[in-house]
Amino acid sequence: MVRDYSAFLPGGTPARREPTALERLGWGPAFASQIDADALTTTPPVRVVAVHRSGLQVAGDGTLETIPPGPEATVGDWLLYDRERPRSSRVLERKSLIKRRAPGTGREVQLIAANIDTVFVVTSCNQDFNLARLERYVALAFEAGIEPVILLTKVDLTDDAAPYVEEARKVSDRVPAVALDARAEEPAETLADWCKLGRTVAFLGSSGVGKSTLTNALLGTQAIATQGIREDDARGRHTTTRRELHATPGGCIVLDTPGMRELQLTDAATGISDVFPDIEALAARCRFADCRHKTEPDCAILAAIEDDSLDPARLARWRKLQAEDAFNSASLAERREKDRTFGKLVRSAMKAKSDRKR
Ligand SMILES: Nc1nc2c(ncn2[C@@H]2O[C@H](COP(=O)(O)OP(=O)(O)O)[C@@H](O)[C@H]2O)c(=O)[nH]1
Ligand SMILES: [Mg+2]
Ligand SMILES: [Zn+2]
Repeated sequence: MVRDYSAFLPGGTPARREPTALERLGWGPAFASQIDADALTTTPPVRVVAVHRSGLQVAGDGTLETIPPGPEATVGDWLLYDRERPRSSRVLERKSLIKRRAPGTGREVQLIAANIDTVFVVTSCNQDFNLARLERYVALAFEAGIEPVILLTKVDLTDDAAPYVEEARKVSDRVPAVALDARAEEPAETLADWCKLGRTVAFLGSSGVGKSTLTNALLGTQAIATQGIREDDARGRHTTTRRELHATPGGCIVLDTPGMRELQLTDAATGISDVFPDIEALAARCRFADCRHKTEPDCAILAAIEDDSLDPARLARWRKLQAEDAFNSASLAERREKDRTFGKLVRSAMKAKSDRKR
């Protein structure tokens, strides 16, 4: 047992300092260590709280402004705000970054959010529940360097939530799974361990699972619109259309996100390995380093399937994520290579032009 001896110490309980405005926005040593005292006054730190077409909405100590697009920043980023030249505001090095391959034919990487401490992967105790999707989100969080927590909403609509929780815990022994009713006060209490002062949490998951409802519960308001669910497919319609940070009364920062129809992984090999350590360990024991685990001799993965120690469905999900990640990442590398070649072409053309002028 840990006794509290503070009452016997001189001065009693140590005086607790009020958090500063910046600390309430998530500021801390990871960012403070990147700047010196001078920069702190000439270019005050501000956090990107929303991204609009017209620019970045930033908040700081006594600042709430929209700066024109320019800095390559996303919601959650910290900028050193240059009032004279807002477009040149410096983006501070991130603690974490969530990104995906942008939907559509282009292979651009889209930045989703920066400096998130905990990702709540949200699904519900109904048809939305899907193991493959949970693994995908958890891999994304692991890759981003963020602690994931699985939330199973709508416990009130099911007779027995236990099978859902059990299934969700199979995603990873490093990821807790919690079932809850997203409405009312319950979430603030259940999620208190993760939603502390100065911490930033994000809700990710399909549309209609209760992300905005959870955000409202943490904020203690009904500030964010939620949407009635369509009975036919257990999904809601898209109500949340933009990514925005909100501050809870307790000083936690919350990001509600719109449901992303397509969450394609890119550059997420490590995150995927972290979700499937068993398969990765087997693969390391295959005879050939480039084993495709299809027909090769002495394949440890095929052997594990054979002796029932590996679930073929799990193997199939791993293959799918791996293939997708390889495709998106390779195309990205190719694209970068193309950009480099094009850049060289432009530079040599410019040089030829300036040489001619001489
Ligand atoms: N019964 C019940 N309804 C919920 C729960 N969570 C969300 N809902 C409802 O599901 C619908 C979609 O919720 P919403 O928060 O908009 O989902 P989002 O698209 O993930 O932001 C709304 O009608 C909510 O009231 C829950 O735990 N229990
Ligand atoms: Mg929403
Ligand atoms: Zn193999």
